[in-house]
Amino acid sequence: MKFRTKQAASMLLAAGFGCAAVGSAYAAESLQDVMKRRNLSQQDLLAASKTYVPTGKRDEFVAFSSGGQSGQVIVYGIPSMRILKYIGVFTPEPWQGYGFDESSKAVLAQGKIDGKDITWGDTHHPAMSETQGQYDGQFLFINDKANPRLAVIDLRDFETKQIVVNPIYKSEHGGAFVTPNTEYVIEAAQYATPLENKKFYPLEEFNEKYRGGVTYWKFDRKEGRIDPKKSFSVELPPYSQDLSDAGKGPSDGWSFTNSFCTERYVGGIEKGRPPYEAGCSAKDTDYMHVINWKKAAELVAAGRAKKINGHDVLMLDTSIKEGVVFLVPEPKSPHGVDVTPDGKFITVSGKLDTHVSVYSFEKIQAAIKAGKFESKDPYGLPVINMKDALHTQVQLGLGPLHTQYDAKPCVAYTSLYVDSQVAKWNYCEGKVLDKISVHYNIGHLMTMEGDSMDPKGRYLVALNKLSIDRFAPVGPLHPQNHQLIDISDDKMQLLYDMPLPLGEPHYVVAIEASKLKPGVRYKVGTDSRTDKKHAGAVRAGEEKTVRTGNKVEVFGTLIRSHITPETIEAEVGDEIIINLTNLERAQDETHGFAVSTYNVHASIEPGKTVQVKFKADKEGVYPYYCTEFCSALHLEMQGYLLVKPKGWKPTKTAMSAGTNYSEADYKAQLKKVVDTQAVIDSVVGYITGVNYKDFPDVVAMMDDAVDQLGKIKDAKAKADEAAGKKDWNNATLWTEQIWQYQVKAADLGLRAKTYLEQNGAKKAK
Ligand code: CUK
Ligand code: CUA
Repeated sequence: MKFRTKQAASMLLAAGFGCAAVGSAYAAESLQDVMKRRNLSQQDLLAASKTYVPTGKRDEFVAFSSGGQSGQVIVYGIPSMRILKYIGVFTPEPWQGYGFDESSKAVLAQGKIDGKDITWGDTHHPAMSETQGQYDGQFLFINDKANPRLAVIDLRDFETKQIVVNPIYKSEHGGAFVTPNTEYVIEAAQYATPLENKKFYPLEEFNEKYRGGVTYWKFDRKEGRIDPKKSFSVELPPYSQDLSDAGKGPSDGWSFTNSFCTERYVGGIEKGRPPYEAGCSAKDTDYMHVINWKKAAELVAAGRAKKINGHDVLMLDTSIKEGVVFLVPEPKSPHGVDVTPDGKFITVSGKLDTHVSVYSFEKIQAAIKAGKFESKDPYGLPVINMKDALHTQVQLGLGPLHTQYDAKPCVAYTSLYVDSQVAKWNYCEGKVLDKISVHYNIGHLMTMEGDSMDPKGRYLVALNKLSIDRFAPVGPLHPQNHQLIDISDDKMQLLYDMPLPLGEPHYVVAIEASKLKPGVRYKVGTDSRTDKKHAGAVRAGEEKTVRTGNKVEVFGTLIRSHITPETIEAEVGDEIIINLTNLERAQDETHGFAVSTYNVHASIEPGKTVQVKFKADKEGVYPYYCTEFCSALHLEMQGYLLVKPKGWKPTKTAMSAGTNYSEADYKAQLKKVVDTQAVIDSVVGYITGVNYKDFPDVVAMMDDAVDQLGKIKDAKAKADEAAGKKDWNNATLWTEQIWQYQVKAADLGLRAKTYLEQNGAKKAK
């Protein structure tokens, strides 16, 4: 037939000319040519070959970075430094529907403080769940410094499941840090405030009424949630408790928390007093808090805690009497506190000291056992003499902050903020091994699983606060710079600069990619935020719209390329509740759902059910549609919300039936295709039997019909392939797709036939 030839010819033309154009425009460049053209050195090439991950291959490690003031988590691969995902945590993430569908709104609502919505966070420290001191890849925790909160992310689907609000603090910084079996997630207060935190006390009563503390959030691994009822805090003096770390191995059962401003200075430059930064760094030493959390937990279980805001707090007098908290002086305004992988030492960096101090847990314990204390602090806590606790001190450089560990024994890396360097050193022997410059002003640094009992070495990421001249300028606010450094050799080698354009990521943890086992689909009908069956879930064919009073509740489904229902009818003032289940089982077939001007959006991954809710407060016609380009007919994945004036008579609503996925359904679908083909054949027989070529309108309709039928070959191949694998879902879907094309072709054919009959077609010669 004429149109077949025309179609084939245009395809050939497209293919032929396409190839010729590409072939002649570019001559192949050699590696040398590229190096010359781009001014690359051998060293650059080596670095590139260490980070380049070719298409189809994957990264060895997956990093989870705090998003800083943007309040979420950024996931990227190492060594490629390619961003893989943003996880909405304390901040709404529209593309994920986070904060726009009911279940995720409920998670964010857990983070309300005194009934107030707080839709941003200052995320600082992500922590991976651990089993026996090793990363297990199951959960991620992260804190919000500004509003004292902690979030739980399940790594089966990389979604935030829970936010808990600290009941006694107004800020918190030293979290999240987990104990070796994730019994507790540690969170330390930062700026001291009254613990009965709804009460006012003047700054003049700072010493008496203001307090710090450390909270131990109990993690219920089976539920995958923090259990606030079994969580507790240890009251501490109003020193600014800072970073923390849990003991491990021999030091398991203990935790360590830095502090600064043990001067308890409260500023007041407005009243003529010297400013905070002068008063808070006057002394040569601050205190490391050494806390026996196992004992504290026992005392709390025995009813020795005081309830403050309904939360168990072990008060200072009990801690002193029972030997729960001890202090050790640490040099000037310390920042990081990091327990070594073997659990024997604790390294502390003094921001205003050039040394890193290595404390021996064994020595600390010996002093405690012997009752050997140099003094008591103003609150009566025993203070161990620094010399009695120190293993060694190593001079590293200016502004040491954080330390991470290597797979090689005794090797540590410490960030030097002021020097803009990373120092590699040996904590057993106390000597510097190597230094490398970074760009610029490094905060945290991170080695692969470098805060676990089993660091993996290989790479280090420097989290630089400033990038200054490293990237194309984008205005006064520059991106952060995460620099990848190869640490497999004796000398550190800088490999790659990654701009991070969101907030100020403080800390990152990286896990071996093979340890992560996320799912690709939910069990059909799952509420992903509760991990339970969603009350609004329906199966194919069960879709319905229920009106009760002035509430319209939709139980719908999504599948390529169709939203069921296609229309939602309501009256002005109705409450609209739309439940949608993604019936797809295919990997990566997510549908989105948006309704014009009602500020709702959902991301509905295969198997997920979501609910969006709003009041139809304005009469009108509101299109809704799928926001993910999910198939060739994605744009057709649409419908209308019809908001009618009150009293308007409803018209008949036609609902599409859903599909089903069994082998029987597949066979039925096949039969439908065969039957439809018979109809098409008979129609084509009629048309080709008459002088249809004399009717241009009919020729156009036939061209369109053949276009539709031309798509069947591909769909049939996919249907056959799926059926061969007993993948009845896809076999049925692709056969359905064949039928969709057939129906469109048959429709055109029948219209052509009618046209010919009504316009006096004659038998063909
Ligand atoms: S902190 Cu930012 S550089 Cu919040 Cu861990 Cu040290
Ligand atoms: Cu579903 Cu687009």
